[in-house]
Amino acid sequence: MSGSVRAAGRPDPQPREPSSSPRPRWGLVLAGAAGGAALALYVAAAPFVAPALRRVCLPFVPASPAQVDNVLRLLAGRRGALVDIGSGDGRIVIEAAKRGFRAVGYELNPWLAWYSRYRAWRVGVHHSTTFYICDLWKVNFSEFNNVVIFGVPQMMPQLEEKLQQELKGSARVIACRFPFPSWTASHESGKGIDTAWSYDSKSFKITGNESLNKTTERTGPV
Ligand SMILES: C[S@@+](CC[C@H](N)C(=O)[O-])C[C@H]1O[C@@H](n2cnc3c(N)ncnc32)[C@H](O)[C@@H]1O
Ligand SMILES: *[C@@H]1O[C@H](CO)[C@@H](O)[C@H](O)[C@H]1NC(C)=O
Ligand SMILES: *[C@@H]1O[C@H](CO)[C@@H](O)[C@H](O)[C@H]1NC(C)=O
Ligand SMILES: CC(=O)N[C@H]1CO[C@H](CO)[C@@H](O)[C@@H]1O
Repeated sequence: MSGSVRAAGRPDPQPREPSSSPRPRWGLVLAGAAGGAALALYVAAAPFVAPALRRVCLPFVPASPAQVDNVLRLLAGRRGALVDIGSGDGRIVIEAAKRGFRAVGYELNPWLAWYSRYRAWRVGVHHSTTFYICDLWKVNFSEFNNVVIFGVPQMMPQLEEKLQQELKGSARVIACRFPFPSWTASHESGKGIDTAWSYDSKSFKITGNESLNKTTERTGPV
């Protein structure tokens, strides 16, 4: 069951959401068909994007409906700007926009970005969504207080460092399927490959003070 948010390490301060959102059946059908079409587009575009992906290969694997659900559960009660890093066909950005976020996707594959813009227009959230065709490693994410990543394990240590430098103290980061290696999650939602973890930036931001204190603790007072 993916219907609950579990506290990881400390009690859950948020009320639980109802376990099912009233989404019409055709929405899922459309999402499935769209995923297939976008995958075909990705295969067609693969030779053009390959050089930029040399650093870490992050393929287009769309989030499952349960995964999208788990991500949004962990963002319940949040507002403001949201980014999906490697937004694929835009499904997370679009769902977030429907819940009132100003939602942005960064996607290296231009076909997927254009397809996302089309989907956002189709469902009427084009005013609150933006899709950039851009390499995620070249973006400064400091303006976002909600960050979503469905990555691959090889990129997570590097991304952890990048976000730690850029994000503000109020930010929340959600990782899908693969957690961050050294941060401690505050909550998790879902099971197995659909699991999502949330991290609050207060728990991972390194301020000058904390590092000073850590050094002192390690050395120990004389
Ligand atoms: C695992 S998919 C996740 C898609 C979407 N977030 C979702 O959950 O459905 C990762 C996406 O990141 C994109 N990507 C890969 N490398 C990237 C890069 N360097 N910059 C931006 N996007 C990238 C891929 O094209 C792919 O669409
Ligand atoms: C990101 O942008 C913010 C605001 O413009 C800036 O203060 C910060 O230094 C930038 N961070 C990096 C790592 O470039
Ligand atoms: C660091 O140490 C100072 C002085 O001992 C203390 O007031 C402060 O709360 C500590 N900060 C953290 C983040 O532990
Ligand atoms: C222990 C320590 O270094 N405290 C400093 C934390 O940072 C503030 C300003 O950001 C300083 O005023 C403290 O002296």
